[in-house]
Amino acid sequence: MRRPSTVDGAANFGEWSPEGTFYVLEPPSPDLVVTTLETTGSPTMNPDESIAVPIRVVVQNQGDAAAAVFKVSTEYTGPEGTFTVPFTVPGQDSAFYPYTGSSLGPGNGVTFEGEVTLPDTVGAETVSLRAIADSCAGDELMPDYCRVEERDEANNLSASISVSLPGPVALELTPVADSYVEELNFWQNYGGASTLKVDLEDSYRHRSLIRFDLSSVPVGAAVQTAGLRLYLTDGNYGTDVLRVGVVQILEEWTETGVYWDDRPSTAWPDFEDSLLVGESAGTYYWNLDSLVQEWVGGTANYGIMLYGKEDSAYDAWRAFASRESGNPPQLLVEYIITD
Ligand SMILES: [Ca+2]
Ligand SMILES: [Ca+2]
Ligand SMILES: [Ca+2]
Repeated sequence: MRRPSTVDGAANFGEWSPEGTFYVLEPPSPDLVVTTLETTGSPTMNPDESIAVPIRVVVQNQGDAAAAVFKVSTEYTGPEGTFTVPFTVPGQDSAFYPYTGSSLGPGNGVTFEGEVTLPDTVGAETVSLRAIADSCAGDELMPDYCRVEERDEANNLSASISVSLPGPVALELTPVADSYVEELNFWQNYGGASTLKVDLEDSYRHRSLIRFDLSSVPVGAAVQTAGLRLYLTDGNYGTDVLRVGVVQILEEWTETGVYWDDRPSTAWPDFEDSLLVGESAGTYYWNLDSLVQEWVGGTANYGIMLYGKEDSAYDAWRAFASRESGNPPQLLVEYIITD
């Protein structure tokens, strides 16, 4: 089948019938087609963990009449199905759908450059993305053809592109140094011990020091959660008698060199977190979100010290497993990379 040229000097085009025996006149009509859908940069996570994908969409009018104003929408297909997502183009009124500003003449194209926002639920997934020309997404009571009646309404959905999305990164770090210090044996180092002790008893106080290497977290990463996990091996007096607090250490110390009389200064009494620790074996978590965020942001990381807090029973003590044990301390960090 072939298409004849202009008939009667008018802008009318026709088509040969399949039989080729007679000639059908058709009014001129627009035909919108997405000729380009491409990413213009790497996807990034927003602070709320939604994902921004920068894209460019080019829609061409391949028909033979001007197309009235229309909008473009975007959709993705992920593990949960297919969903329309916001396509935000600077200078547009709607954050969801860019519109053309005027009619689009035959043979002309219009480019939309902006950002698609995908939900956090598809972090770390690979999704397929499509753009739709003359979209009716979000509209009610529109005709089948939406705003522009076209020669071909079936070709308005672009080809899919595949996009791999960033996601939160989770780390489980073990210490690079840990030890405790003891007031009674004020010259003694316990860096090689299998426990980390906390004790409040006067003249017999124990405090523990732990340091993690955070160099595997990129500078500028946004820390979503950070928690210290310790395994309690032993204690005394029951569950509600010893509150163990975590404070930032402000000076250098070494695992095999630290002792009570030479212990580093700390941010005490500015506790990052504290909790009541029972006497039977088990796991305990302290929240270190803000301190780890500071360290990742460049604050010198000298580690943390565990104190018995003063509102606790005066001679209560607790022992936790050190990095020399089979249940080492852990720092659980989840972070994202944002712009
Ligand atoms: Ca079309
Ligand atoms: Ca249409
Ligand atoms: Ca140690």
